[in-house]
Amino acid sequence: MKTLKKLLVAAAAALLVSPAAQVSAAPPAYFVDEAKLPFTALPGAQALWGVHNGAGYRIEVPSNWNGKLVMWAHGYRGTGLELTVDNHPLRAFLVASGYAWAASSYSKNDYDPAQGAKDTHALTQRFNGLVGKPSHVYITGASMGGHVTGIVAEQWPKSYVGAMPVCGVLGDYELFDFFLDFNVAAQTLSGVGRTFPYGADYLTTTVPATKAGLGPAFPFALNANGQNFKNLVQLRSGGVRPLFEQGWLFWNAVAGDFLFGLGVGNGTLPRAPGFVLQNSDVVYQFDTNPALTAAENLFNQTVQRVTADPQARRNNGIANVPPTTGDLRIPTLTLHTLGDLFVPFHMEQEYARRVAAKGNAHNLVQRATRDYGHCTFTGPELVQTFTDLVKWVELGIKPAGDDVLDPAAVAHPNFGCTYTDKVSPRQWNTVPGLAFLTPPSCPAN
Ligand SMILES: [Ca+2]
Repeated sequence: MKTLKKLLVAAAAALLVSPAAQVSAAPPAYFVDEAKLPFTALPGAQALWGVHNGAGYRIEVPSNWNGKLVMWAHGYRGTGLELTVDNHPLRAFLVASGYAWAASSYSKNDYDPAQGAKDTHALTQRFNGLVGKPSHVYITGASMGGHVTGIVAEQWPKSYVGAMPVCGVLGDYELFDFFLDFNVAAQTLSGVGRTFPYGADYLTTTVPATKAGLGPAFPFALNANGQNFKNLVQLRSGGVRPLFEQGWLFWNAVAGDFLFGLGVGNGTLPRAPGFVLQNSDVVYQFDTNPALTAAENLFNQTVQRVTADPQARRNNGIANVPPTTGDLRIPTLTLHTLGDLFVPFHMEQEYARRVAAKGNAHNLVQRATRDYGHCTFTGPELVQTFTDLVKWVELGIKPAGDDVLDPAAVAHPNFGCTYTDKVSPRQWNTVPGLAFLTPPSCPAN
C-alpha cells in the first residue's frame, strides 16, 4: 500500500501546481526517449513506433487487420519533461479481434488536453501514410485522456465513428472546481478558516488541524461539522450513490491527504489565461432538500468564494483548455466508477447535461461501475464497453446505459450493478488490508 500511497501523493503534488513564475519562463523542454519506444508485437502482429511532431507513438497492426483503427488517449502524466507512450489497455483483445491500435505520448505533459487532442488526431492521420487508410476509426481514452477523447469526438466527427471515454474529465473545469469545493469547505467547517490559495505549510500544518476539526478520527469518526463536510462532498461529486462510502474512506484514509493535496495549486492551468476556479455560483448543500437549513445558510455565507477570470474559461476552440461543449455528433459510450473521488462521477452528469442541452442526447450512453478507484475497470468491463460501442456504430444496435441524471436511480442501492463485472477480483478481494472497503454485493445475474 505504501507504493500506491506514494504514487497518489506524487500525482496530487504534481497536479495544479503551476507557479506564476513559470508564465514568463521559457517553455518546458519536453522530450521523448526514443530508446523506450520499441516494443514487441504480439504473435501475428506488426509493431511500429517513432516520433511525429514532437510526440512519441506506438502502433500495432495484426496481420489479419480488419481495416479498423482504435486510438488511445492516455491520462495525466504530471509536469515532468519526459513524454511516454502507453500500449492500449485492450491491446490483446484488439489484436486478437483484428483491430489496429495507435497511441501518442502527446508532445507536452501537464494538464493540456488540447495538445493531447491535436497530437492524437495527427497520429490518426499519420497512420494513413504508415499503414493505410482505415475504414473506421474509434477514439478511446482514460481520465484526462477521456477529456481528450471528448474533444476529439466533438472537433473531428467526420474522422471518427465512435468514442469511448472512460473515467473521463468530461466536465473539464468542473473537476478543478470540485477540488476547490473540497478544500474550502473543509477549511470552513473545521473552523481552521485558512483561505485559498494556501501557504507552503498547507499540507504539514493546515491540513492536520483541518482534519482534527472535523472529528476525532477523520475520515472514520466525524463530528457534526465533519458529517456535513462528508455530505457536501458526496453531493458535489455526483450525489447520493452506492460506493461513495468506500470512496470516501479510500480517498481520505488509504490515499492519505490526496484530496487536500489537490488544493495546493494556485488555480491556473497551463493553457488557460488566468485563474480558472470558481465557486461563486454554487449553493452548497448538506442534504438533498433544496431548501437551506440554518447550518447550510451559515455555511454558504461564510465559505470562501472565488470567481474565475472570464478569459480563463472562455471557449476558444482547441486553443486553451477546451471545454467539452456537448456538440457530440458520433456515438459515445462512457464508463465511470461510482466511488472515484479523483475524477468523480459528477463529470458524467455534467457532460450529460451539456449533450442534452445541445440536442445530442441520442449520441451519448453512459454506464456506472461499482468500484472506489480511479479508472479501476476490469478487462471484461472494458471489452464489453468497446464491443457494445462497435455494435452501435456498425450494426445500429444502440446499447443500454444508466440514467446518470436521475437522482433516485443513482441513489438506488443496486445502481451500477448492471455493467459491473461481478467475477474478476477487485482490490478489496486481493489486498487483505482493504477488505474493509468491500462494497455491498449486487444481486446475482
Ligand atoms: Ca438543504
